[in-house]
Amino acid sequence: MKTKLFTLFAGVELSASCTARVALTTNFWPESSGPGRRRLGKVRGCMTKLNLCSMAIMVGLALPHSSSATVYLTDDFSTYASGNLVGQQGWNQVGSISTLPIQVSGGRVAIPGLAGGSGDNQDAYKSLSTLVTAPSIANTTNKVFYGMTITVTSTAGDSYFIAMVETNSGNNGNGFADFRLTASGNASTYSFGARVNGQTGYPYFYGAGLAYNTTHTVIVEGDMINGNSNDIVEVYVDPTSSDVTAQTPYVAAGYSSGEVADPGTIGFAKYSQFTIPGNGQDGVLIGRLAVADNFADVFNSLRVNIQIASIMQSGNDIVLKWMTPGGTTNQLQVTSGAGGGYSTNGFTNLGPQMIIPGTGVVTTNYTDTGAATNKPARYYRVRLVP
Ligand SMILES: [Ca+2]
Repeated sequence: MKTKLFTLFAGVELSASCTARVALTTNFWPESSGPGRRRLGKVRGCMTKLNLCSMAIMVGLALPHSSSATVYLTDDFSTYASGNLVGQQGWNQVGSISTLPIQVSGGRVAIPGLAGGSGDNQDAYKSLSTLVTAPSIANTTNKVFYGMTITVTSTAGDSYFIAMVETNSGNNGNGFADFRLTASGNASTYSFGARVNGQTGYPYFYGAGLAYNTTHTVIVEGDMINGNSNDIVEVYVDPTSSDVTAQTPYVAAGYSSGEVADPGTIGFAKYSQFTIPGNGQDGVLIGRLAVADNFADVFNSLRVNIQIASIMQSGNDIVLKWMTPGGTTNQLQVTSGAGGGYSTNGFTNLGPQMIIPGTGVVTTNYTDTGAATNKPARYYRVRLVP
């Protein structure tokens, strides 16, 4: 699979006659196949000083095709209507329990924290685009990755809130729940935990303590290994790139003994609400969800896209502001060109690589000194490194 490259393009046209207009357009396209879908961004008035008059800004996200990768599910819950999750975009109710229906609120799936003994409430499932089967050939491994942007607001025991579900019960999301993810902690910190399935031979493994009410990117890797009682589940928290080999697992749950059966064919993603006396449910907010057969596709599906916030003249300078994922490295690049066009081969680095601090969406900026005198046009793009 090819390395994925994210880029953002911004162009400034510097001409003698002001058209008093700034257009912002976002394009996402596979790098090798030209522009794909587009959407119009915002329109601003332009500056008249120094003949900086017409600005055409394009924002691009380059996504090369992956020849062998399969994405099973992607969800951005900011595109959902607030209210019941079930009934929207392929989400269905598991079984007959409909109490406390799972909500979409503020663009996120909201599972409320409940104390132990609060009852059993609605679960929801969505079909994967392709079934994920356990390997039948010796010494082979089939992998499933699922990830989410998640904020943990409270914890109460070790019931899982999300899992991949098998087809053993049919096409109803009510089968065995595998590669379970939970959170457990105390008043000050919590830890994510994962297990292969619900059998006693596959207990939860927990990672280090994290702060509540902070958004993380979490990716769970399920390794379905030929043979019994030998599967592995790993958890990655805030991975730094799409290269799984460059990441250190937050949890690596390997099992070398046991008497239990391994996961079978997986067909669904499932949100679970469940309490019993002594074991409540965690409060979580999930903004995006992705399932694939590889780490990179999940990682990239969870990323916040780079977006231009503004491009302004300041004296002889051009000041660019853009929104970008925290915890990444950005490289601004620039090329000159005629008004209305540029060569993608002509870009050179502008300034040093910028290490973007924090998590979530971060607004950053760069001042291109003296750039407003570069007529007739100047084009920028931001590259996510690597
Ligand atoms: Ca196995």
